[in-house]
Amino acid sequence: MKTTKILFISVLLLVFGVKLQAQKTAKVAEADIKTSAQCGECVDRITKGLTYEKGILAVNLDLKTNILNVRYKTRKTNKENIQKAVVAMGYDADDMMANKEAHDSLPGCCQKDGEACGDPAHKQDENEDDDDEDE
Ligand SMILES: [Cu+2]
Repeated sequence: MKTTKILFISVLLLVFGVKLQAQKTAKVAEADIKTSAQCGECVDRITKGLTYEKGILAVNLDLKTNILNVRYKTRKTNKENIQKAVVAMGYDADDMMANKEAHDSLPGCCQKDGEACGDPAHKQDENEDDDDEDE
């Protein structure tokens, strides 16, 4: 009787354990990170850069809000790692400041206080009517 009970409990634990492990492997999380992206080129740079990072499933950077939305595998990476990757590319990530060297080697218009980009996706172009006047 005792052995049956022990066997039953072991099977139960085994099934439970396998289930837990399966849940762990499938764990995907999402994070929003505020960046200092300036234009479409920045979006390309950050998006491409992050696709080479471990565990990243999807990247979406909205230029209007500068919010980078990332989906990632929690077993492979975490939000802090992703922030560090963004910082290493020369951009701010939430309260982490951009790596200075990386930031300074970005094209002028991609730098935080740089001149306006020629890119039509630049965030400053709210009034599209004025665009032709620019020289
Ligand atoms: Cu840029």
